[in-house]
Amino acid sequence: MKKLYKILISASALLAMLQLQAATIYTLTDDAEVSSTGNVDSTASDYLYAGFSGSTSFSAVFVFALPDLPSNEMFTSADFSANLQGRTSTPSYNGDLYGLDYRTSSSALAGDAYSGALDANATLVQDNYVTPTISTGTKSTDATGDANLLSYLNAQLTASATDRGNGDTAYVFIRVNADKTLSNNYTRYHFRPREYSANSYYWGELQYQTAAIPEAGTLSLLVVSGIALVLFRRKRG
Ligand SMILES: [Ca+2]
Ligand SMILES: [Ca+2]
Repeated sequence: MKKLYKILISASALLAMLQLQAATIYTLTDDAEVSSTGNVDSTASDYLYAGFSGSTSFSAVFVFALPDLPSNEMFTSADFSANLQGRTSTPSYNGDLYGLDYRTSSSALAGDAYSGALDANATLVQDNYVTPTISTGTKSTDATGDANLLSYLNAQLTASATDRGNGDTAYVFIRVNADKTLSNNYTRYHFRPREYSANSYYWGELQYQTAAIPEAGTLSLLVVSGIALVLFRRKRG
């Protein structure tokens, strides 16, 4: 029991040193519906579609400003959610969730559109994020999605370090797209854009935690003092 207590004390001391910070950020009004015909609709008086109209495919793209973390700080947990309003008919495909490479402009681009199985030019966050029978409402990434999102965000953080150092903001793009390419199809998933409501409940959202990683020297000092403490206690006891 005493040992467990000691471990808990050490663990909380370590966590305190890591300076965990939690935050929630929301998609910008730049969130957009991007079509395979090159149309980028970020004004979205309507929903952001992921699916088809005839042989035109639509992708829903959510846009977030990456926090400008110092070089010794990284993401330690992450979760994405967006609000599924409904569907047009019943899609015969799923909506896959991807992270696109960061850019220093917040605008979604025509080239962000995608439909089909695995996109080799983007990071898969969650396969089958939405499925034909899923209930409507806020859809959060599952444990696998969270883990993929975490490594994606840290990779974007590293990749954008120089640009952020130059005073630019790095924007990340989270996309939902059909995992098939179809023609003569009129089914789609509908996501709510930022402009839908003044209530953030409906907005695409990123929840994350970050931590300052102790420098190697500090970390080894901590380990050494931990070992010393254990030896000292053992000797005394
Ligand atoms: Ca928008
Ligand atoms: Ca899929």
